[in-house]
Amino acid sequence: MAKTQEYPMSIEDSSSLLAKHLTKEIFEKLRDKRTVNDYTLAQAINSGVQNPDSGTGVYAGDEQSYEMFAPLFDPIIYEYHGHSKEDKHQSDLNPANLKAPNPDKEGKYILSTRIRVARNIQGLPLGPAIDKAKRENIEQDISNILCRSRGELAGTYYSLSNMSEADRLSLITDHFLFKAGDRFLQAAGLNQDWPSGRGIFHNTDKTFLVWINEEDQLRIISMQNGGDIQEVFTRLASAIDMLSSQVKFAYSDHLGYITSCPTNLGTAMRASVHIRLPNLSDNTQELEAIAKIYHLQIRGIHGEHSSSEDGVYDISNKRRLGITEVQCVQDMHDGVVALIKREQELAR
Ligand code: ADP
Ligand code: CIR
Repeated sequence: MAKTQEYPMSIEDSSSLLAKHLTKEIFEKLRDKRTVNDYTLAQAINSGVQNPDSGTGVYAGDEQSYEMFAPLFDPIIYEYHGHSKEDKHQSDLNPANLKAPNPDKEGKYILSTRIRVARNIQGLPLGPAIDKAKRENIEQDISNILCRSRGELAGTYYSLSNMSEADRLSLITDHFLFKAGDRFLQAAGLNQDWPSGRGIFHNTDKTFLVWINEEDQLRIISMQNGGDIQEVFTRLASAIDMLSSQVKFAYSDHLGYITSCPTNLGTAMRASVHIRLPNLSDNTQELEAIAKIYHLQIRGIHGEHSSSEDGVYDISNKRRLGITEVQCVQDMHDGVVALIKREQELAR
């Protein structure tokens, strides 16, 4: 694992938030600290040190990392989410408060909609600092709970350890399953003992899915074809309700749901559409300008750090902390409405 004893000079060429905020003074102040789970600054920054193309570059090993390494994490959290030390987080998962009619009723632009939240279990180390036995216990406990779900949420758990290579690859190609060997997660220590303890639960229609022990202990996902954002959110809210009644998730008034990557703190929610925007893809400056106004993030269609194909983008909310879940989805919805309007103008 990471052995950074000296200030990592190599980050000076990187444009990550780590490179921007890890001053030599902060490095000296934090370098010898260890959390209750023995997590160090060297581990927290290793992903950004090994991957200079990181956007952020830091990971927490436990809830205490956010306090112990606050001189580094706080400015990163502030720059990403606009959330300062005194600010409190608030949750609202009530679908009745969301105003998100389908922005593309004729089905011309939006291929699919997906909303996910991350969750980690209270009192356990996060993925970068957990051991094999604890990880496998989580897999056992959570998959047992999921296999008892009923109605639309009923489904089956598939452990990565028993899955055929053909099934694994087809789930990835169809956007249902996480990839193996992500170099950002690898350097963060999140791929240790791979594939043990990892897997996916999904219902028959693959509209409700849960990833176990990827970047976070749970990624709870609702998705379907088309642009019915309201329906996707409603299903997600009921799945979160079902799980939260049986598992205590790590949460703080200031940081909301605790996640291994600080960009996911708060709601831990990413609401996205896969959307075809051929004209805006020829005007990427304009695409980026609209994304900025509506707090959107633009990704390629095979997940983070992938590129766009045939003018199809993954468009999602960027802010997750200090705003509610309803507001996250509202950001995405309102931004998508604006993108479709501009795409139509350019097509004329
Ligand atoms: P995360 O959602 O956890 O931030 P990724 O960006 O890696 O992680 O996306 C995970 C998978 O979900 C990828 O296969 C990606 O293509 C897929 N995905 C994301 N948004 C959508 C969407 N709106 N429709 C279909 N698949 C999606
Ligand atoms: C990075 O720093 O690029 C990766 N560790 C992923 C960070 C989270 N995602 C994001 O900000 N888009």
